[in-house]
Amino acid sequence: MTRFFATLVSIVACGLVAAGCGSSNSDNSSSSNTKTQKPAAAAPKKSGKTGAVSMKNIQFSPKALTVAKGTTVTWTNDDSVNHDVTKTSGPGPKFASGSGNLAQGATYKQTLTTPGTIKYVCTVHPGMAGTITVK
Ligand SMILES: [Cu+2]
Repeated sequence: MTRFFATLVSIVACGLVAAGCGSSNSDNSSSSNTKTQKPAAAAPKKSGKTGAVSMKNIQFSPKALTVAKGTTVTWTNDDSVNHDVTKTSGPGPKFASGSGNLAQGATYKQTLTTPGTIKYVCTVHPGMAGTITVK
């Protein structure tokens, strides 16, 4: 009988400790020291970087492009048939212009901020593919 009571007490104690642990998790402050990470010397390269890819003769041109991170790449359809730009792999968010939605003269833009190699295709034309390496 005493043993049973002791067990009961320890269960209750555990429960209290667990509750205490659960509710004391409030020091997740992650945004306190962000200002110390940017040296002033590296500041003025925030905008203006651009890259261009043409869609011509059912190909992306250049097929492989290397850009600095933060570059805005513009794809331009220089063909008379529709194309699209659809990311298939690589870092950063997925993007897609929409299936076959770029008519002649249409453009599509993406700003690429995550280093790595992005692969993309035109879903309308098998084999029409390109890569962009972000550095
Ligand atoms: Cu195409």
